[in-house]
Amino acid sequence: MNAIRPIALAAALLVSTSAFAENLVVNGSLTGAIINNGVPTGWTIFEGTPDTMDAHNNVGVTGQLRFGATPTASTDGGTWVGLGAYGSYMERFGQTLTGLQVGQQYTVSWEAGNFGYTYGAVSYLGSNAISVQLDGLSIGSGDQISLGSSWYNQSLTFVASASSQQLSFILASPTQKAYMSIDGISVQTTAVPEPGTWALMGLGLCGVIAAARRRA
Ligand SMILES: [Ca+2]
Repeated sequence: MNAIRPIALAAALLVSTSAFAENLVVNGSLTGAIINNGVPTGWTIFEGTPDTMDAHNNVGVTGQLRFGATPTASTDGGTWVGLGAYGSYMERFGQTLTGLQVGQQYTVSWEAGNFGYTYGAVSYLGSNAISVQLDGLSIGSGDQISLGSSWYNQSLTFVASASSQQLSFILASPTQKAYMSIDGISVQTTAVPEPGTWALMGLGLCGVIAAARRRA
């Protein structure tokens, strides 16, 4: 390999990493032990009894396969958190974000699935959406998702009003009896490439083209 190729690759890598901001969420992958009524490290339960689970352990119970629809693995992989809603019984969990810049816009993104729970007369098979709260107030919801095997990428934005704010997730509709899954949570500054970034991207592209020409 000649010298120009590693340099061009390094430039391209630098550009690709500098274009993405840091994830402000701790353990956004929701990695933790399977547990009924428990959330992974870095997260706190605020209402009800959310669970840490995966495709083989519904509602955080080891070996439990009482799903309404067979789950697939999320893009994030590993464990995730399940949230139920049934009238006045709601489940909500989250964490406090720190290091926010007041006035800065952030994008919250996550994956959502609706695999439900069913056993005998007990069934959580309704459609619902995942609502995002900041300091206990809703800032919007993801898509309404009906029972099925897929995960869906969801996101919405907010403007920070303090350097530290509590982020949490809850199902949007209390009346639609449902049990949904969430994984791959991130909060990042909304990406707006600055002039300097564009210049770097141009340099990186020149390097890649130069390397390609030398190879040819
Ligand atoms: Ca995960």
